[in-house]
Amino acid sequence: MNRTLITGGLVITAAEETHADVLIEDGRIVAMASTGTQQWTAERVIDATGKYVIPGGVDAHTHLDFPFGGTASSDTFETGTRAAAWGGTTTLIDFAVQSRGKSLRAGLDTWHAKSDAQCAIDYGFHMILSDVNESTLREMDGLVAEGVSSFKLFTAYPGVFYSDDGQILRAMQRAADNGGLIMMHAENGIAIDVLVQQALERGQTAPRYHGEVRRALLEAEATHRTIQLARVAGSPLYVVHVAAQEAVAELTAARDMGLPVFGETCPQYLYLSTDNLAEPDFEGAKYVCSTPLRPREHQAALWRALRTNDLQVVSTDHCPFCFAGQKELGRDDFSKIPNGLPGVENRMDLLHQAVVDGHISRRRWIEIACAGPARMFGLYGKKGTIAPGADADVVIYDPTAEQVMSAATHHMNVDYSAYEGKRVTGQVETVLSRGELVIDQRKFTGHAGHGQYMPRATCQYLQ
Ligand code: DUC
Ligand code: ZN
Ligand code: ZN
Ligand code: ZN
Repeated sequence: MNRTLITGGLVITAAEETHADVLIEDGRIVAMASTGTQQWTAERVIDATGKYVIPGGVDAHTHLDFPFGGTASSDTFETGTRAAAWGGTTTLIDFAVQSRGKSLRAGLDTWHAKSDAQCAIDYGFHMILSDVNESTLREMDGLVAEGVSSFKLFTAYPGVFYSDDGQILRAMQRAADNGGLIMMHAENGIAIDVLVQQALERGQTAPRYHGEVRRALLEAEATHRTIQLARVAGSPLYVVHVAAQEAVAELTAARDMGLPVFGETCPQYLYLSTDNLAEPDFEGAKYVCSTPLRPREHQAALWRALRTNDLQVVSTDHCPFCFAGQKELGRDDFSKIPNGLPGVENRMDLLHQAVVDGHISRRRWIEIACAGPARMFGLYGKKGTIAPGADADVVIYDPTAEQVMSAATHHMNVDYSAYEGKRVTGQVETVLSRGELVIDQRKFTGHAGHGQYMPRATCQYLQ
């Protein structure tokens, strides 16, 4: 028997906060009781007095080793999952990609080859559909049954990932039948490409034009359109990386009608803005991602939607590219800057800072960072909570430690931090993944290959 006892901490789940001892056996939580009321013994005892004991974070949107923009994201499954563990995340869901003209199976095999035996924490896959045709639609059924139960489609990136409205409708109809969840990158990519060309013709090549051409209205339009397509198909819809207040309004209106429409935002939209994109000397390239950062005024709508449950999830869309050699590909043309921001290590801390700042409650922090994403993507019960029967994915979190975010101290394989110099209160101290210490008092004690691939159930909001 391999037992660990965590004593004296404040256990916080999405549902409650209690001072409790937590008993772990063979990788699972087996019992909890008010602090000091049981005489449990264990081989390992962790004193969490004065600390929070929270579920490991679930990051439902990452791109590790992702070929994009003529290069590939700079974190491998090994480095990215290690950095995630440092940041208190114990589960991530990455995106396997279907190549045009190829099967979903071929894409999935490629992503398993990159990730299997490499990960420090548990992981699953969504599938990006780049080629919706009869055989793709048939394959979707099998994937849902085997645990790849969510599919990302794009109204953006014509010629790369783009699907037209007919393809989107057909994928949604199939998901309505097989229980899959359609995830949407909602930006009108056809209109955006026109605006990109016009900006470049005017000589507007700097990073800030990336934000100007990817207009908020074009995010709202695609959000509205794909909500209507989902209604026609009778399928649920999950809109990824919501950034614009106008898009939030579309989601809110749909939810007020009782539609099964869900949304996620990311820390970069809550904390960064077009001011960053406008930084001089091409520094703005560090902040080029899509959907783009918005003017600061949009942030209030995102925070409000997180409080009112009009947005249910905060994930990172972690897609790091080094400034040197990668972001620099777009020095003379913002449209050639690889799109994506690093952040898998920062999410739990930035959302704890939101608790400190009064944007959200402690339980809402756990809901949007752990329980919500687990429920959305069929992992809840095993992941996302602290309760008997759950995997012992547990973080001991010091709510009073002060830290300064910096590329000099982070563990992501990228040469800059999107939050360089940002001071936050709170820090991960110790992390268990299925009962095994992966971070022990701020030392990495995990290993590549510890992380297990997780087949997922379907969306638990709909079961
Ligand atoms: N947006 C990004 O910024 N990076 C990866 C893909 C995406 O849609
Ligand atoms: Zn996207
Ligand atoms: Zn993404
Ligand atoms: Zn191990």
